[in-house]
Order: sequence, then structure tokens, then C-alpha cells
Amino acid sequence: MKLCRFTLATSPDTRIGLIADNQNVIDLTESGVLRMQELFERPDVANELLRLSRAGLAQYPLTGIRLRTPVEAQEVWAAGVTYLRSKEARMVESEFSATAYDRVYDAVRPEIFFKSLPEKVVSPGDPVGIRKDARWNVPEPELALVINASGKLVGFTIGNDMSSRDIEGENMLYLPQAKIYTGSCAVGPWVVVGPNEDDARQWSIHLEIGREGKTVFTGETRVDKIKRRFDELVEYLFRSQKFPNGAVLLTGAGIVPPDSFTLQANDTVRINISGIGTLDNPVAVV
Ligand code: DO4
Ligand code: MG
Repeated sequence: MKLCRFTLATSPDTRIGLIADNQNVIDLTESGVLRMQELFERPDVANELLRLSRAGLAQYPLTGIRLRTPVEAQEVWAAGVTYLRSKEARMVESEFSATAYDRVYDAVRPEIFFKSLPEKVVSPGDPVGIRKDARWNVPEPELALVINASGKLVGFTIGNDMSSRDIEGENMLYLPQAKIYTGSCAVGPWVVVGPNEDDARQWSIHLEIGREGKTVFTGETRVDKIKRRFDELVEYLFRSQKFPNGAVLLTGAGIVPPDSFTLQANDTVRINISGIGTLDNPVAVV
């Protein structure tokens, strides 16, 4: 089942929806569900969603609503160098930091870094950013884990960990500047509840970048190429840290465009994960 946040053309208020049949959104707000988080904290979320889907609530066509990011109050964090492709690309990008990337890929402790405050997360259809002081910018299409306040994996969504490779490559101490700036993190289009890690490991991730009506890059990878288990990543994130609102954890990038490629203003970034759906965003210079 897919849970979303959305607005109607008639009101700016964000509503909670359940997409039951890929065409219509059942408005859960009418039944008193004001935050997805309330549902994520319930032990019986799947049963509750089934009950709500049969409660005769108002429905709207998916084409008539505006999806908002499913990130409500969660901090967004990201794991890095979880795919071999990510390690290799970063070692080429920076002689200076190559040893660190090489080591962290095999180390016991994963790389996990802070990515975004919830209020800064970009919604589907809104622009993701490329920094005006960066020359080499890429999207990072990543499976995102939705985790409740108790550290339980409750769903999956799509994240874009926008990154400035020249800034990251110059010195790894610049990583926060390469990764955290206006528009650097998009999450959506909804949260898929029900599948477990083994299900998600069957999914593929596809990236398509468009420019002036043409496709300028496509790439594909499989979730199963992620080296670390999801419970290992979640355990490290929640180690010595509380998340009263839960957390969203991006699981790393396995698709890296060629080194000659950089994003430009007005490009379009389309990330599809089979089993979830598609996250589309245009690109703007910030
Ligand atoms: O340390 C660099 C960032 C790694 C990352 O974001 C990824 O592998 O996806
Ligand atoms: Mg990343």
C-alpha cells in the first residue's frame, strides 16, 4: 500500500492519502489521520490501512492532486559508499580522499551522514538545486528507508541525494557543503508500506536525465547490490541517538553518470524504483 501527503487545488492544507489502486487517493485526513507518523508508530499499520481503505472515505483522482514529500518531521540521513560503483567513482574523483572511501566500503562502521532537515526536503515536481559555486553536479538516486521512532523499518520511498562532486572531491572535509544546500534533497513520491527488505532487494533503480526534450543520461542498478543489510544501517543510525519523529535514511547511490557529465539548470531528473514508483524533479541553480 502507498501512503502519500497531498494538497488539493482548493486548499493549501496538506492531507494524508492512501493510494489503493494506482488511480485514486483515499483521503485519510477525513478519518482523523493528520500525520503518517501516527500510522507508522502502530504495530498493526497494514491492518489499519486495510480498515481505512474500506471505510468509505472521500477519494480523488491521482491526476487531480499535488503530491508533497512524504517527509513530515523526520530528519533525513544518508548512507554512503554502500555500492561498489560509489566507492570506485569517488576514488577516481579524489586522489586525496581515495583511501577513506576504500576503507569505509569494507569497514565495520558504515558511512552515515546528515542530509536534510524535514522542512528543507524537496517535493515531487519541485526543483532540486545545483550550487552556483560548483562545476560538477549529479543526482544520486537512492532507495530511502522510512523508520519509526522505535527504529523499526516501516516503509520505503525514493530519495535524491544531490551532490557537488568537485567540492566533495577537493577535500572530504567539504562533504557537508557538497551535500547540504538549498534543494539538495528530494524525497517522494510516497511511502510504500508492506514489503520487507528481501522484497525490496528484488527491485531495480533507474535514473533518467533529460535536457531540452532529449534524454542525456540513463542508468540502472539493483537494490540487491547494496553491500550492507538495512537493519545494520538502521542500527548504526539509531546507536546513541534518539529520533522522536522517526527518520528517513537514504541507502547510497549505485548509479553514477560518466565523469564528463554535469547537471545544468532546467534539466529533469527522473528516478524510478520498481516496487515504489517515480520521483520527478526539474533542476535549478541555487
Ligand atoms: O562520502 C561520500 C558520499 C557517498 C554517497 O553519498 C553515496 O555513496 O551515495
Ligand atoms: Mg549518496
